[in-house]
Amino acid sequence: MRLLIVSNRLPVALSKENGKYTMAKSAGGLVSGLSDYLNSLGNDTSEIKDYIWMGWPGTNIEKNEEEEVRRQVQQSHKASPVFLSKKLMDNVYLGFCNRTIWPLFHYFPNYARFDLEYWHDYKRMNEIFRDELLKEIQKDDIIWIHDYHLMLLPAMLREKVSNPIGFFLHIPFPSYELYRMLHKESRLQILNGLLGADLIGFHTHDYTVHFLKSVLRIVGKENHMGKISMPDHTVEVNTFPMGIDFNKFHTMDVSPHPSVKPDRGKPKIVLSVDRLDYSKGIVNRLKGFELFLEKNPEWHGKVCMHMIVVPSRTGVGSYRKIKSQLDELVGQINGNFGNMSWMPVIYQYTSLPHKELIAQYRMSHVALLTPLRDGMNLVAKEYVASLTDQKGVLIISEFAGAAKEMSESLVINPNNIDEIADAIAEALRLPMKDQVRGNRIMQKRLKRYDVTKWATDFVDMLLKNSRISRDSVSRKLLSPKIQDELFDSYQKAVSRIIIVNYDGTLVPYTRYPASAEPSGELLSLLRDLETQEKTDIVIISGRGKEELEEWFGDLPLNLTAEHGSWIREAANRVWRLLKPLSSEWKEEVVPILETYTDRLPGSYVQEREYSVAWHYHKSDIEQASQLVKEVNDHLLSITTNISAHVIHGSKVIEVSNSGINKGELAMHWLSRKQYDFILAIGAGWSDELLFQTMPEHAWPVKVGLSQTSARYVVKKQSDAIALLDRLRAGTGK
Ligand code: GDG
Repeated sequence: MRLLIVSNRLPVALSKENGKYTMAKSAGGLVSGLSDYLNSLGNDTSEIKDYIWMGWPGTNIEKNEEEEVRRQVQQSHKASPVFLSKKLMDNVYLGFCNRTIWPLFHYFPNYARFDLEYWHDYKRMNEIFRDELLKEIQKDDIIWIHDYHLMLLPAMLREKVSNPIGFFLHIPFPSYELYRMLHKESRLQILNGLLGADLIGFHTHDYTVHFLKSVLRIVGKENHMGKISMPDHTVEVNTFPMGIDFNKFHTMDVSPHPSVKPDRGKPKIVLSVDRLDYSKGIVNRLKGFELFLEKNPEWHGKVCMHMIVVPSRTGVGSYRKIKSQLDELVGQINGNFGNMSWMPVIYQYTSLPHKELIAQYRMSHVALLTPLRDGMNLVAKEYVASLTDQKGVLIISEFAGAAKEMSESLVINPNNIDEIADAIAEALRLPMKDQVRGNRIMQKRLKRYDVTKWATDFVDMLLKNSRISRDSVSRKLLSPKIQDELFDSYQKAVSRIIIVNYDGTLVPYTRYPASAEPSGELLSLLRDLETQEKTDIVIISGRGKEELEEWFGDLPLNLTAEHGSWIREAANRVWRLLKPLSSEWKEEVVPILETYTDRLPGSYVQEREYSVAWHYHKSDIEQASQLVKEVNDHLLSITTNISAHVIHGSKVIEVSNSGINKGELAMHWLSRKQYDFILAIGAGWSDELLFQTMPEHAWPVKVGLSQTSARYVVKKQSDAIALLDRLRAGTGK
């Protein structure tokens, strides 16, 4: 089995100098973390024996050089390049990705630009990735897509392939109030794009919850324990805090670089390491250090901040601005506090070789990491892992995902400059035994949940879920072959009946129930089927008889209303009760539903002769989903003593006479004649009783892929219509 990693950039970046391509490792957390995991593949018990990484190679490649470049990166890095023009990549990377998504998802809405052109380029780039991937994907591949550049890709791929698809977001997923600031089209399409995956992972529980809330409010889909049912698959949304390669950081020999803490008498080191980014809070950090020096003159000459800033996104204006702010602040601090023998801030605007970075971690007494928002922040974990002597203090912002797992460190709010300054003083004073104790606990945790465990957990869950989802679907799916058998038995039958549910089966579920009237096309389909000599049609519905009469009155159809309380036979077209019913229980139920109506704006009670419905499709979906369980429980508790039962439909809770259900109803219709072909199709959970009462030779078919007792399923409502259409045509096609 092969793992296909997809990310915006390949782990290797190409550049052209003097007519020749050179390769360098790409910067950033995603590449460094994942590379460590991928290197470990093949020598463990995992089912995955190989991998390939697809992404942009970092520069424009001349058309005639593409094949040579492909060969080179495939050989050296198991990479498969997606060739894109630099212009498109710049537009997307510097546009929608880093001028819209990045600031918004990091809680900087003022930096975000909502340019429609950016969005169109973003869609285009996702499509190009899809087309390139389709050339590469093999039957047994597992696809793992990474990060915010490719959020439309999962759904785009799902339309074309049936491989397991996973998605991991490396940055925060913001609260709904921020997310909804995106244009209507993009905010919906991004969520639908992600929902194409079998598994979606986030670094922290908060991001997972934020995502689920946006899905509920924008797509209107509820989740059950993080699982969301889609027409043709189930998506699981879960939390996977990314780890690091603990052993590498803990044991790497970094010589010839010095890696022990400077002797007593030499300045202590406060380390700061990040990509240049406004989200990392580097300005606040410098201000905190400046305030610390102001408040603690006894530390002058005895402490030094090593600030490593890795150049990043230099094409975006806000990044250039922050760079000059940093230059200025460093100059100001060094000018105000420094002297000939002591420079308070040593500032390097560069990317250090890996060994040197680890040496810096080990040499530092304190790591000061103050992001204003950060998906995870791997530097925090790397610092603690690198401390072979377990001596050193991590100061970490509460707004970094990493803070959730590193509570033994000093956790600060970076918006409070005083708090940063005081934390530096506290860290420098912290007794050695406390440092060792805290780091020991964190190291144990980092070692246990390292990057390999993180990736293995993700991939294992992806495989498990997609197998379950695909197995349950493929086991019951009304495949073309089974459809042929069904059609055959229809053709041969002497007497046939089709029992079909209305909402969700004959018409799609609509936001407003009143707008679900049958189209002319549907009416003629039903008429054609009914006029076939040997076929009876029964439409079952929870709707009132007046509504059904208005829609189908002119057709010679068998109808049932209010979940079976009322029936109308095609032969005489007269409505009658299926059996004597009482409606006294309504006196108890209606007032209860009315009190809930007062609590939930937009909800309303619809009273019929022998049933009552409480609709909430016009209400705020989140408020409704919180109240619905309470309503349901309340109704269930009272209906045990009265002759009524509760049915939960699509954005409606109905109470109807007990003893009347779709199972009983089916028995009524089936007892009238000897049918040798029976087709029962339904979409809601009340149809389960219908399926369960079907005789052995019947064809019970459920619309949608949720759990069902029906023997067969079709994915969508339109598949149910296509099936009926085939029976109408009678051609077998
Ligand atoms: C994104 C999210 C999330 C840094 N300086 C040097 C250097 N680095 C390496 C570090 C670390 C990586 O870069 C930075 O990772 P972070 O996690 O700190 O931050 P982002 O790049 O913003 O990463 C972040 C991450 O994705 C993973 O999901 O944690 O929240 O924003 O690995 O070691 N590497 C070298 N020289 C340097 O000077 N060689």
